[in-house]
Amino acid sequence: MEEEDLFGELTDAVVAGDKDRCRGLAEQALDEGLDPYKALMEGCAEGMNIMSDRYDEGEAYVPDILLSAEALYEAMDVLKPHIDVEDTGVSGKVLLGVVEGDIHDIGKNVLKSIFDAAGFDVIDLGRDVRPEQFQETIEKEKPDILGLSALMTTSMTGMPKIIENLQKAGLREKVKVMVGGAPISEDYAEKIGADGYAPNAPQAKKTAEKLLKQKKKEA
Ligand code: B12
Repeated sequence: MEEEDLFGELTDAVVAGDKDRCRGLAEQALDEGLDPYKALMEGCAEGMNIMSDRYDEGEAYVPDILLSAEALYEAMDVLKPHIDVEDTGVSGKVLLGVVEGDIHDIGKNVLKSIFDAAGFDVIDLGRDVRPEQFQETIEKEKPDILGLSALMTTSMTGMPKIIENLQKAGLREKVKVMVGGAPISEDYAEKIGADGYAPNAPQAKKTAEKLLKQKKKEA
């Protein structure tokens, strides 16, 4: 099958929440020698983007999203071990977490997989993470980038607090902060003093690479 067609089918299988088909297509992509990293980004992640849009338009519901997420995780399981991390040429430590009061972690998990696959060293604090937890981990692990995720207008207000805390602790200059999640915008990121924003996982990877370069220049 042509690469474009197979990736399209992977996208469709994520949208349909078809776990078995996702696994099968991911295996087929490997058998046919296609790039597993591209399959993850252009096939699987694209499917989740479509589902979020459909949900917003009232064309999909929470159970549909959860099925799609499971299908995506299935394909990710198959693809991830075959991604050659050396190829992407990136190295950096990223700390990820969903802010306090928020348990939406599908987007963060997609991000984690794509960062893992791209060769970043990823520390995942999970969901509903207290600001102090972020701070303690930054002190201990010294990540290059902090990636904060929030899916609710009520929880996104936790982001500026985390950034303020870092400033107070003298850690702000040591880590680049990027933010994301459905209610977050470029403007919001700028307003709260974050260094970067991305609307989806593939772009988050690009933003992370850009921030890493900036950080190296500043050092
Ligand atoms: C699935 C879902 C759930 C699931 C979550 C399961 C899970 N394990 O995550 C369940 C059913 C548990 C749930 C619960 C609730 N939910 Co809900 N949920 C959703 C839904 C439908 C989809 C979210 C999702 O997974 N999208 C798919 C992923 C792949 O996309 P994503 O998260 O946006 O992530 C991408 C980008 O945003 C970006 N990204 C994400 N994080 C980051 C971070 C960085 C650093 C960067 C750069 C990029 C980035 O990259 C990701 C990958 O491409 C949204 C609707 C929506 N439009 O978002 C509502 C939604 C977020 N939920 C909502 C609500 C209100 C709730 C509940 C309060 C409902 C209730 N009354 O119980 C609870 C909240 C519980 C809590 N305390 O958190 C509201 C929030 C409204 C608001 N206040 O803003 C939404 C918007 C629905 C709505 N329109 O009302 N929910």
